[in-house]
Amino acid sequence: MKRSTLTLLTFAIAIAALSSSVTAKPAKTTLPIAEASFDFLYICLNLKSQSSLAPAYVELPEGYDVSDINPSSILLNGSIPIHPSIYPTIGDYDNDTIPDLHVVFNRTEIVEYIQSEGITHGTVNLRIQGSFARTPATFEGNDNLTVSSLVGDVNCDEIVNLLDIVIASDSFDTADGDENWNHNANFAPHWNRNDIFDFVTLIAYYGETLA
Ligand SMILES: [Ca+2]
Ligand SMILES: [Ca+2]
Ligand SMILES: [Ca+2]
Repeated sequence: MKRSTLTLLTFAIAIAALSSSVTAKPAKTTLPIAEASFDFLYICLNLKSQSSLAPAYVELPEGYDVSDINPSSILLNGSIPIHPSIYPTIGDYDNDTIPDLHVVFNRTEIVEYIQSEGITHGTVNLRIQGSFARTPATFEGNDNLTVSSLVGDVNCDEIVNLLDIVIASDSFDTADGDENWNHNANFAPHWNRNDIFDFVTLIAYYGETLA
Protein backbone atom coordinates (compact mmCIF):
# COMPACT_ATOMS: atom_id res chain seq x y z
CA MET A 1 0.00 0.00 0.00
CA LYS A 2 1.30 3.43 -0.95
CA ARG A 3 2.28 5.73 1.89
CA SER A 4 -0.26 8.43 0.76
CA THR A 5 -3.09 5.86 0.62
CA LEU A 6 -2.20 4.66 4.11
CA THR A 7 -2.26 8.23 5.42
CA LEU A 8 -5.69 8.81 3.87
CA LEU A 9 -7.00 5.54 5.34
CA THR A 10 -5.69 6.47 8.81
CA PHE A 11 -7.34 9.89 8.48
CA ALA A 12 -10.69 8.32 7.44
CA ILE A 13 -10.60 5.91 10.40
CA ALA A 14 -9.88 8.80 12.78
CA ILE A 15 -12.84 10.81 11.39
CA ALA A 16 -15.16 7.79 11.67
CA ALA A 17 -14.07 7.20 15.28
CA LEU A 18 -14.63 10.84 16.11
CA SER A 19 -18.12 10.95 14.57
CA SER A 20 -19.14 7.73 16.32
CA SER A 21 -17.97 9.18 19.63
CA VAL A 22 -20.15 12.25 18.92
CA THR A 23 -23.23 10.19 18.06
CA ALA A 24 -22.61 7.92 21.07
CA LYS A 25 -23.30 10.83 23.48
CA PRO A 26 -26.01 9.89 25.96
CA ALA A 27 -29.50 11.01 24.90
CA LYS A 28 -30.94 13.95 26.82
CA THR A 29 -33.25 12.57 29.48
CA THR A 30 -36.81 13.85 29.53
CA LEU A 31 -38.29 14.34 32.97
CA PRO A 32 -41.75 12.91 33.62
CA ILE A 33 -44.55 15.49 33.66
CA ALA A 34 -47.20 15.42 36.39
CA GLU A 35 -50.54 16.64 35.02
CA ALA A 36 -51.66 19.09 37.69
CA SER A 37 -55.12 20.44 38.36
CA PHE A 38 -54.89 24.25 38.15
CA ASP A 39 -57.67 26.65 39.12
CA PHE A 40 -57.76 30.41 39.41
CA LEU A 41 -59.96 31.66 42.22
CA TYR A 42 -61.50 33.92 39.56
CA ILE A 43 -63.39 32.73 36.53
CA CYS A 44 -63.31 36.04 34.67
CA LEU A 45 -60.94 38.96 34.26
CA ASN A 46 -61.91 42.48 33.21
CA LEU A 47 -58.79 43.97 31.63
CA LYS A 48 -60.00 47.53 32.35
CA SER A 49 -60.36 46.91 36.10
CA GLN A 50 -57.34 47.20 38.37
CA SER A 51 -56.45 44.89 41.23
CA SER A 52 -53.20 43.64 42.70
CA LEU A 53 -53.62 39.89 43.17
CA ALA A 54 -54.62 36.82 41.17
CA PRO A 55 -54.85 33.80 43.51
CA ALA A 56 -54.82 30.24 42.15
CA TYR A 57 -54.55 26.63 43.33
CA VAL A 58 -52.43 23.70 42.16
CA GLU A 59 -53.31 20.09 42.94
CA LEU A 60 -51.07 17.17 41.96
CA PRO A 61 -51.84 13.59 40.92
CA GLU A 62 -51.15 10.64 43.23
CA GLY A 63 -47.46 10.06 43.86
CA TYR A 64 -46.58 13.76 43.90
CA ASP A 65 -46.50 16.13 46.87
CA VAL A 66 -47.36 19.86 46.65
CA SER A 67 -44.92 20.55 49.49
CA ASP A 68 -42.17 19.35 47.12
CA ILE A 69 -42.94 22.09 44.54
CA ASN A 70 -40.10 24.56 44.14
CA PRO A 71 -41.90 27.96 44.32
CA SER A 72 -39.21 29.80 42.37
CA SER A 73 -39.65 27.39 39.44
CA ILE A 74 -43.33 28.26 38.95
CA LEU A 75 -44.15 30.14 35.75
CA LEU A 76 -47.43 31.09 34.14
CA ASN A 77 -47.35 30.89 30.34
CA GLY A 78 -43.59 30.60 30.46
CA SER A 79 -43.00 34.13 31.71
CA ILE A 80 -44.99 35.17 34.80
CA PRO A 81 -43.54 34.13 38.19
CA ILE A 82 -45.55 34.03 41.39
CA HIS A 83 -45.87 37.24 43.40
CA PRO A 84 -42.41 37.93 44.89
CA SER A 85 -43.67 38.76 48.38
CA ILE A 86 -46.42 36.14 48.81
CA TYR A 87 -45.04 32.69 49.64
CA PRO A 88 -47.29 29.76 48.60
CA THR A 89 -49.28 27.99 51.31
CA ILE A 90 -50.77 24.51 51.49
CA GLY A 91 -54.46 23.90 52.10
CA ASP A 92 -57.48 22.17 50.58
CA TYR A 93 -59.58 24.92 49.02
CA ASP A 94 -61.90 22.52 47.17
CA ASN A 95 -62.36 20.19 50.20
CA ASP A 96 -61.57 17.02 48.26
CA THR A 97 -59.01 15.86 50.91
CA ILE A 98 -56.19 16.27 48.32
CA PRO A 99 -53.77 19.00 49.45
CA ASP A 100 -53.35 21.94 47.10
CA LEU A 101 -50.81 24.72 46.84
CA HIS A 102 -52.21 28.25 47.06
CA VAL A 103 -50.16 30.45 44.74
CA VAL A 104 -50.68 34.15 44.05
CA PHE A 105 -49.73 35.96 40.85
CA ASN A 106 -49.56 39.68 40.16
CA ARG A 107 -52.89 40.37 38.38
CA THR A 108 -51.41 43.30 36.45
CA GLU A 109 -48.75 41.03 34.91
CA ILE A 110 -51.49 38.64 33.73
CA VAL A 111 -53.49 41.53 32.23
CA GLU A 112 -50.36 42.80 30.44
CA TYR A 113 -49.64 39.31 29.09
CA ILE A 114 -53.20 38.93 27.73
CA GLN A 115 -53.06 42.40 26.15
CA SER A 116 -49.65 41.64 24.61
CA GLU A 117 -51.30 38.67 22.88
CA GLY A 118 -53.83 41.08 21.34
CA ILE A 119 -56.74 39.47 23.22
CA THR A 120 -59.60 41.79 24.28
CA HIS A 121 -62.43 39.34 25.04
CA GLY A 122 -63.42 35.68 24.97
CA THR A 123 -61.62 32.79 26.63
CA VAL A 124 -57.93 32.77 27.51
CA ASN A 125 -56.06 29.61 28.45
CA LEU A 126 -53.30 30.09 31.02
CA ARG A 127 -50.75 27.36 31.66
CA ILE A 128 -48.76 26.82 34.84
CA GLN A 129 -45.47 24.93 34.86
CA GLY A 130 -42.90 24.19 37.53
CA SER A 131 -40.52 21.66 39.01
CA PHE A 132 -39.88 19.95 42.32
CA ALA A 133 -37.20 20.36 44.96
CA ARG A 134 -36.61 16.62 45.44
CA THR A 135 -38.52 14.71 42.73
CA PRO A 136 -36.95 14.50 39.25
CA ALA A 137 -40.11 15.59 37.43
CA THR A 138 -41.99 18.69 36.32
CA PHE A 139 -45.68 19.56 36.57
CA GLU A 140 -48.08 21.34 34.24
CA GLY A 141 -51.68 22.42 34.40
CA ASN A 142 -53.99 24.91 32.75
CA ASP A 143 -57.13 26.92 33.40
CA ASN A 144 -59.40 29.13 31.31
CA LEU A 145 -60.42 32.68 32.18
CA THR A 146 -63.21 34.64 30.49
CA VAL A 147 -61.92 38.05 29.51
CA SER A 148 -63.68 41.37 28.93
CA SER A 149 -62.28 44.78 28.09
CA LEU A 150 -65.55 46.68 28.53
CA VAL A 151 -65.52 49.21 31.37
CA GLY A 152 -68.30 48.36 33.82
CA ASP A 153 -68.60 44.71 32.74
CA VAL A 154 -68.01 43.13 36.15
CA ASN A 155 -69.08 39.61 35.14
CA CYS A 156 -67.37 39.58 31.71
CA ASP A 157 -70.52 38.79 29.68
CA GLU A 158 -69.76 41.64 27.28
CA ILE A 159 -72.64 43.90 28.33
CA VAL A 160 -73.01 46.41 31.17
CA ASN A 161 -76.41 45.91 32.75
CA LEU A 162 -78.30 45.53 36.03
CA LEU A 163 -76.40 42.33 36.85
CA ASP A 164 -73.11 44.23 36.93
CA ILE A 165 -74.62 46.83 39.27
CA VAL A 166 -75.91 44.11 41.60
CA ILE A 167 -72.54 42.30 41.68
CA ALA A 168 -70.56 45.53 42.12
CA SER A 169 -72.86 46.57 45.00
CA ASP A 170 -71.57 43.62 47.04
CA SER A 171 -68.08 45.09 46.99
CA PHE A 172 -69.07 48.70 47.56
CA ASP A 173 -66.73 50.50 49.98
CA THR A 174 -64.10 47.75 50.14
CA ALA A 175 -60.31 47.90 49.80
CA ASP A 176 -58.10 45.73 47.62
CA GLY A 177 -57.56 42.54 49.63
CA ASP A 178 -60.76 42.77 51.70
CA GLU A 179 -62.98 39.70 51.79
CA ASN A 180 -65.73 41.32 49.67
CA TRP A 181 -63.34 43.11 47.30
CA ASN A 182 -64.21 42.51 43.64
CA HIS A 183 -61.15 42.63 41.40
CA ASN A 184 -63.40 43.27 38.37
CA ALA A 185 -65.23 46.32 39.73
CA ASN A 186 -62.41 48.83 40.08
CA PHE A 187 -62.70 51.13 37.04
CA ALA A 188 -61.63 54.49 38.50
CA PRO A 189 -59.29 56.05 41.06
CA HIS A 190 -58.81 55.42 43.95
CA TRP A 191 -57.21 52.32 42.49
CA ASN A 192 -57.09 50.44 45.81
CA ARG A 193 -60.80 50.89 46.61
CA ASN A 194 -64.22 50.00 45.21
CA ASP A 195 -66.13 53.20 45.92
CA ILE A 196 -68.58 55.77 44.52
CA PHE A 197 -66.21 56.73 41.69
CA ASP A 198 -66.18 53.16 40.37
CA PHE A 199 -69.97 53.03 40.66
CA VAL A 200 -70.46 56.31 38.77
CA THR A 201 -68.08 55.05 36.04
CA LEU A 202 -70.01 51.78 35.75
CA ILE A 203 -73.32 53.68 35.45
CA ALA A 204 -71.82 55.87 32.71
CA TYR A 205 -71.26 52.72 30.63
CA TYR A 206 -74.71 51.23 31.35
CA GLY A 207 -76.11 49.51 28.26
CA GLU A 208 -72.73 49.36 26.48
CA THR A 209 -71.71 46.14 24.74
CA LEU A 210 -68.44 44.87 23.33
CA ALA A 211 -69.95 44.20 19.90
CA1 LIG B 1 -57.84 19.84 47.25
CA1 LIG C 1 -71.84 42.31 32.40
CA1 LIG D 1 -61.57 52.52 42.50
